[in-house]
Amino acid sequence: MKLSNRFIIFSIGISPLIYGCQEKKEAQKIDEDKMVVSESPAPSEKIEGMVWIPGGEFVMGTNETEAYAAEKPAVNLKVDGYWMDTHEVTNAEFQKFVEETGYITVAERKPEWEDLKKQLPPGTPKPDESVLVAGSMVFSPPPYKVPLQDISLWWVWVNGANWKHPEGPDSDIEGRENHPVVHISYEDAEAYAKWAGKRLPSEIEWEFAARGGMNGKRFAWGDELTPNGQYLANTFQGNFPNENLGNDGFVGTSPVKSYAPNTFGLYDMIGNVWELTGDWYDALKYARLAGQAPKLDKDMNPCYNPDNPFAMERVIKGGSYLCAENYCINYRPSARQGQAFDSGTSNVGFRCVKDPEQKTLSMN
Ligand SMILES: [Ca+2]
Ligand SMILES: [Ca+2]
Repeated sequence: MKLSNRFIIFSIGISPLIYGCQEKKEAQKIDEDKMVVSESPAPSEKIEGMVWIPGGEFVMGTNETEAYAAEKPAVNLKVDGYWMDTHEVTNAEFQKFVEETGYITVAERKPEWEDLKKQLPPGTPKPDESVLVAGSMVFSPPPYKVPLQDISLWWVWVNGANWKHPEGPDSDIEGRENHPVVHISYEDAEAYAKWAGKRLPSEIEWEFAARGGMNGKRFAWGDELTPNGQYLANTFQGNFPNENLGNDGFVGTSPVKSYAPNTFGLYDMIGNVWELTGDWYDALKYARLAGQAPKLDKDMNPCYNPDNPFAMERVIKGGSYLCAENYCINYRPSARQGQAFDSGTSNVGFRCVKDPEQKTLSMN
C-alpha cells in the first residue's frame, strides 16, 4: 500500500506558502499559568530506557502568528501520567524485535493495488505491475536550488529502500546501530510497541512530554532556536534542500542522545526523526477542541487533511533532520503533520509509551 506516496503528494513538508495563515475566529483565551505538572509520586517500579512523565495540565498548540494553521489555536488540556522511552527506537532495538519475531516491515512487502487505490482519487488507473515493487521514499536532494512547492524534487521512491537499507539496496545500517530506525510505517511501529509491551503515544501525550514542563515556549528548551549559538537538536542548517551545512554536527540522522535531554529526561523530542503517534491526523483538531470548527464525523472518516483528501494519515511530531528555517520549520513542540499510515520515509521513526500499572493521577 505504501506506493500511495508515488501517486499523491504527501505532507513531508508543508509549503512555506501556508506558513503564517491567520485563523478566522479569535483564538480561545488561554491561561498561560495553567501549566501544572502533577506532583503525584512516580510509580515505584522502574522501567529501563523509560522515564516517568507525570502528566498535568498544559497549553497545547500555539497562537503564534508565524505558526502553521493546523497548530492553532492554543488549547488548555489535561493528561494523565505515563512512561515514555527516553529516546527514539534505534536500529539495534528494532533489529532485536525482528530477530525475535521474524517481522517484515511494510516497506519490505510488495504493495497490493487493491489497498493502494483506496487512498487515491476515484478512477485512478492501475499502474503497471513493474511499478508495484517493495521500497520507500528516500530524501535525495538536488545539487542546486529548486522551488519549494514540489516535494518530488527531493523525495524519491527507491525500490528496495527499507529500515535495513535506508538509502536503498546498496546501503546498510552498519555503524548506525544507535541511530533511530526509519522507513517505519504505523503498522510496523504498532507491531514493535506490542512486542515491547508498550504502545504509541497519543498526540497530547507526545506534546506534553516534548514541552518538558514549560508552557508557551516556541521550542522544547525555550524561545530561541540556538541559545548562545548552541545547537540543541538535529535539524537542517543552510538552504533546504540542496545546501545541508550540518552545523549541528549531522547532515543525516544522528545517534540518539547526541543532544541534551529536556527537563523530563527525554532526548531528541525535537529533530533527528519525526515521531509517529497513535492519533489520526485532523488538520482542524485544535480548532475543533476550541469550538471554532464543527466536530469531525469519525464514522465517515477519522482523518481530515484538505491538502491530501484521500490519504489516511497518522500524526507525526517533532520535526526531523530535514527541517530548515527556509522550509518546514517544524522543530517545535506544537508542530504536526500527517503521515500516510501505510508509508515510512527516511526521516520518520517513533518511540513508545507505557501506562502505569495503577493510574496515579486522574484528570477527566
Ligand atoms: Ca543536522
Ligand atoms: Ca525526534
